[in-house]
Amino acid sequence: PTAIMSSSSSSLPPQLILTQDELKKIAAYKAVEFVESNMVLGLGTGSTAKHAIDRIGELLKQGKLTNIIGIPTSTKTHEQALSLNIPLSDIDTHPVLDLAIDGADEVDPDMNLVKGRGGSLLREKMIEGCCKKFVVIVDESKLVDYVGGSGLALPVEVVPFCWKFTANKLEELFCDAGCVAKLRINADGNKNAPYVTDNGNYIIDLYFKKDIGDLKAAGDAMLRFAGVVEHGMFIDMATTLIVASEMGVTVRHK
Ligand code: ABF
Repeated sequence: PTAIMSSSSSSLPPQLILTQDELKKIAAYKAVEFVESNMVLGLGTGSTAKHAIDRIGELLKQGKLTNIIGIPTSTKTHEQALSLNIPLSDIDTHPVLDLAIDGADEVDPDMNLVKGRGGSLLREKMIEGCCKKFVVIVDESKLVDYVGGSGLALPVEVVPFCWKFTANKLEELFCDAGCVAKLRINADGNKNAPYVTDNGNYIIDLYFKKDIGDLKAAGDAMLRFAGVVEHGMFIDMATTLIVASEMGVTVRHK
């Protein structure tokens, strides 16, 4: 098990009943406390990360942060950051980032993550793999005992070419875990059109009846299929976890 080097928590007034979005915002604002002027920052994607990016934009506008360079993990985040006048770059130009802040779909006790249910995962993994510190921000609903075991999707980005072949290979690989592989369909627009990622790929969502055993071995096995671009398990990448709940906000460092 991962050694948790330190943790801290602070309480919220007990009478408050907070929405899930308010909890996401609390976690996001806490993470932005780790941001300092002159940092190169990975900017995450999703409704939790959005709050952090808004806050960074606000602090830049107020002059409380200066000389920040943001590296967006999706086209959506790129647009949000542009609208907030956050200076942007990429990992071609800045291959080492000081810090990244992003949400997650699931977090296990060792800070392993499932990501990509919102559609982003490849750029997130490329960028967050270059960070000295990777701060994950969640409300407590994202905490699980075992990633991929929640009955919810484990997303896998695949090339569109013969995606059914790749989906079948993934089902076969995890047949002992009762895997069902489904092509993600566009949420809006044409109901029968596949969801297309920022990179022009498709997403296959894997659903398991049982756990898949060793996460790293499972991830490596998926990557051996030529049609698989990347999977949504982020193993041993997070360095800090911020969890907001009705009880308060907790910060854990690895
Ligand atoms: C993105 O945000 C995705 O990897 C993940 O699916 C999602 C979490 O979204 P939210 O913060 O909206 O719950 O980083």
